[in-house]
Amino acid sequence: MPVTLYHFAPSAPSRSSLLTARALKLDVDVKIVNLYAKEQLKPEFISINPQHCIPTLKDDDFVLWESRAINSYLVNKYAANSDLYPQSDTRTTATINRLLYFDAGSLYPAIRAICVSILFMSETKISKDKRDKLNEVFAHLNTFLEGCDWVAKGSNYTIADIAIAASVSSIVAAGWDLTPFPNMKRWFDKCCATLPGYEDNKEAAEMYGNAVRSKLDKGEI
Ligand SMILES: N[C@@H](CCC(=O)N[C@@H](CS)C(=O)NCC(=O)O)C(=O)O
Repeated sequence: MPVTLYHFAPSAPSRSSLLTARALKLDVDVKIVNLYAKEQLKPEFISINPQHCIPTLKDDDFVLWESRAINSYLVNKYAANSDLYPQSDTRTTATINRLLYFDAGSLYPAIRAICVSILFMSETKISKDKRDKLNEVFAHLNTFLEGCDWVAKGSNYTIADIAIAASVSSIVAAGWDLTPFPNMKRWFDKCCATLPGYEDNKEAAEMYGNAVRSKLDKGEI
């Protein structure tokens, strides 16, 4: 029986769970919940996820939300000990978890703060504070990637690369300049070329990025 993923492509967390399913070659039934049409507030979706956020996973009678929790669950359940999230290697798993928390607590919020204020709060310029915050977080990510191909420093990508690449792809599509962060730029290009299902992620991130750019003064980030 396929797992069901309630998904909306403009959402980076949602795209990260779909990318994880694609990396695992899972049979997944993608059900679109159109947030622009407020479909997440329909009683049928609230009865599945009372927090009404996507992505939401339904695996038989088990329901889970929070993208990073979904991604680790999918690997643990369907590819235990895969290099994507190797439970037998405690230190690597801990490093991946650190990076997932970095994404959830620092990176994604800095990107979201910029995009939401432009898309939904009529801002046409990015404040210096928000710009500095995101560049600070990117500088950390650039340091993590010094001398390594993947963010958890192994020889393969993991669910940390997937989650972080999904977050980064939205703001890169809006035109954010990665030139000051050469390790990150190299890593991001490698993610684009390597992650299974990345084309779909790219297409959705570009639609989102174009929407952000179209609301900015002179259309420039
Ligand atoms: N931390 C959550 C964030 C989920 C989230 O904020 N989803 C947004 C879209 S990006 C959403 O569903 N918003 C609609 C709502 O909460 O009603 C995750 O990583 O899954």
